[in-house]
Amino acid sequence: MTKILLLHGPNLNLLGTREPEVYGSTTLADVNSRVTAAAAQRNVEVRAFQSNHEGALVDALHDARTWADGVIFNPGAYTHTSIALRDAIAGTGLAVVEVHLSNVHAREEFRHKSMLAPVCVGQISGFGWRSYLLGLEAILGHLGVE
Ligand code: CA2
Repeated sequence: MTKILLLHGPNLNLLGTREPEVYGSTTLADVNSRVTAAAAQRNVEVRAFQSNHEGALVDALHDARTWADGVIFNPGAYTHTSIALRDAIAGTGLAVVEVHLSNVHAREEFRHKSMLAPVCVGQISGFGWRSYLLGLEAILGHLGVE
């Protein structure tokens, strides 16, 4: 069975509670259950994890190397700053799709640069919670799962 890590970075635990005009009103629990349900229809298992701590996200990627076939990752603000997460993705060799709720390229200039995108399979940005469903489709396509 194909297994996917659904990984969420800092502040995404607040999803659905603040700034709905930017990030929508869907909660993180809703996102996780929607992606899990869509994956289950394809006989794919999803394990979700969120942390506000960079090192914990690095640890999650290292651990995923032992069980996951691919990763859907919203790194939050660490997208724009984290060499440690970039090195973790490159170092594990995991197939990672970077996803964002908002269109980072239509926002402040500091959000235009992703430290992680060059070591990811690709980036999906701007479709709200559906970015994660598109991320699922993208990672399964990359893995050759029908
Ligand atoms: O658009 C995205 O998904 C982001 O990864 C979200 C990050 C931001 O720093 C990135 O540039 C783009 C911020 C996540 C904050 O999430 C919140 C959700 C609800 C309320 C407050 C924050």
